[in-house]
Amino acid sequence: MDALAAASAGPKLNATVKPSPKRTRHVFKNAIVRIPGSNFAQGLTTVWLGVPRFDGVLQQHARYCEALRECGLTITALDADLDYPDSTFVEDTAVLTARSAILTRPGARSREGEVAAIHQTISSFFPAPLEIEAPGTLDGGDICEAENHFFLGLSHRTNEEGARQLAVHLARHGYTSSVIDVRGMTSILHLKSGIAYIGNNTLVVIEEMAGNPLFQSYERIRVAVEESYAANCVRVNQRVLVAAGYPQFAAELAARGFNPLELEMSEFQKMDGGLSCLSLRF
Ligand code: CIR
Repeated sequence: MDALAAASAGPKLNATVKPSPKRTRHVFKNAIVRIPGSNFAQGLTTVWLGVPRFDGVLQQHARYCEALRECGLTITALDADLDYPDSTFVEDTAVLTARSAILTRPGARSREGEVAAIHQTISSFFPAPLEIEAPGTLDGGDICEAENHFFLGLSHRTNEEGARQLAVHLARHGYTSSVIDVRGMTSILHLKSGIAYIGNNTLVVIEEMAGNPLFQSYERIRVAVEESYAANCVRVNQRVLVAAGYPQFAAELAARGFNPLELEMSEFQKMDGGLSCLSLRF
């Protein structure tokens, strides 16, 4: 029996729980971000795109924050934390839903302490957040919220126990979930490097995942292989934040009635980061 099947407590993954009324989860008022530290380039990466230029990192981050403000969000910007070079990727430290907050337990050892460092800030908005506990590991980048359903990525960061604990927490709040194993996909670090839910029942998907039967009931926008990085986009109120430099994808979004807002992401891409990783939105 595998670890997921062996899970004893709480609802099984993929269990159907009576869904709560549909709601629109891309309506946000707030975002938490963390200013990149001067040792940003010492973070983890699996890509070979060169060393990020720190002035470019700061510039792109500032523009990202400005874009969130243009979308109507109030930003809580945390100071740079030199103890954790990857800590500007705040998305990995928590899963925020309309009904709860769950602190994660990042799968990379060098990032474990990031949760304690952001705990107080999250608690100021969500008193008594839930937690993923050992031996579970989970990165927020593996969690894709699509209205009342969550896709939970099993990756080299998020393990079966982490996904199981999160599914239980979500089910208690009336959300359903299903697991997608991305461990065999070498082109993506996290599930959300390959898919994004952008509202209107629409999923953005990389070619490698487009045929997944779990996505059948969604409108799908397939991202061409040469534009795969653009799949990590974020619906924020009336806009969809997209990485600049992926014209086919931006045009496809516009053709379908979405309103793309292009942002330069080259320096974050060098460290495996995308648009969603840079903020926690709620
Ligand atoms: C890491 O490897 O953990 C960071 N360099 C990048 C994290 C990107 N986070 C995300 O996609 N949610």
